[in-house]
Amino acid sequence: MDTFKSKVEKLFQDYEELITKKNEQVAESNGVYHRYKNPILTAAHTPVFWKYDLNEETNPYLMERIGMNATLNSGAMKWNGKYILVVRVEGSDRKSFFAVAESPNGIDNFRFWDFPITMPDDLVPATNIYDMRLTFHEDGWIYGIFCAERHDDNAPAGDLSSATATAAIARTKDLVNWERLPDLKTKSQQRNVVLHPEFVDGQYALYTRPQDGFIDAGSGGGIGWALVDDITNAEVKEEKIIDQRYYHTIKEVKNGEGPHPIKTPKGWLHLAHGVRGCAAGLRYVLYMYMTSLEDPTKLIATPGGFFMAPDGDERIGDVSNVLFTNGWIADEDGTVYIYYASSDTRMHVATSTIDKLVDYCMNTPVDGLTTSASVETLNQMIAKNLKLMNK
Ligand code: M1P
Repeated sequence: MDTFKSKVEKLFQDYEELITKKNEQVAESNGVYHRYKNPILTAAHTPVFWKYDLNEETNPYLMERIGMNATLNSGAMKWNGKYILVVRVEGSDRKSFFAVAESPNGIDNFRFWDFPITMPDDLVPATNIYDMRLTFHEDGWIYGIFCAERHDDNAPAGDLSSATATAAIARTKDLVNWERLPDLKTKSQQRNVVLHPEFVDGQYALYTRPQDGFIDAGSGGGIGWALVDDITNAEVKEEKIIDQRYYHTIKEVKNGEGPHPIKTPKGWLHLAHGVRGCAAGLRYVLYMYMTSLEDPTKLIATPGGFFMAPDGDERIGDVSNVLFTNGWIADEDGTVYIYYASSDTRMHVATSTIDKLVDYCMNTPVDGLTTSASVETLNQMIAKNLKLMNK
């Protein structure tokens, strides 16, 4: 007969088996990146001792006491030789919190640290926090910028779903102890705010995403750029849109910077998400662009279309048809680990290299914004190829 002790042992055995499972590259590739067979983190990857009270006296039926719902939108960095994710974990109570998971190789064996991050509150406490972008800034601090969500107290009485989005800022030296700085002051609501890793003209530089409301980017225009002189009391006084949205593109409804850009000899390499509407709701895909090293507000490459879109099982989840990214790691050997979440439910990795991603950005045709332009681009490539094929 199963005893309480044997049931607990089984829980731990199954858990170890799951989190130590080897991940394999999927053979099929478009030449730009490789996906991997297994998600790297799911709700089931959260530790047994987060969910179960392991005391037989207080939990005789060995039931889960605290439910975990999803592991998604994770910030990433290489730190002390380990691949680190600051994961957005969502409990069954819908509250998101941050927890660190580390892996020795970036593709499997992710293990959560024992405790989640206890994030200090801003002066005005938030109801929910999520989607941290990590930046190891040249000032020596590791910054986490994330969305702080609060109920919109200006909403009509009884409206319990209107909310406000603000960019929250915290910094740390060890990923355990965080110093919370005041939320970013801006004219509009903000989500997807990201700190550039270097000073620009002696100031901190932020990628922003001005929005009209909690959901609507509206007149926001696209991904913005702002300089702030004091990160301990950050205020956006001027905001310039650097990556605009366009009609009938993959970023028609919204876009947002992913992780901070990677510096390459050819320019800053950016990964972002673009959103369009359709009868099934919103569709979130990933796209890339590059900016100049001399002037990080200047676009130098804008490959058309999506870089990655939901595929297979990735299409389904709590918020279906969504790929979202806020973390990637560029290794010393040029490998790039792209960490992305599918359908607001689970985390995946894809790998590529800096050289391939720069080539992708520089040589993928831009979106000509009309069908005629797309067919013209296609015809040019077909004609060149047929010539090569002596046809
Ligand atoms: O549900 C998809 C994503 O929606 C939001 O992103 P954006 O602000 O660009 O619309 C965020 O809530 C994000 O967490 C979520 O994954």
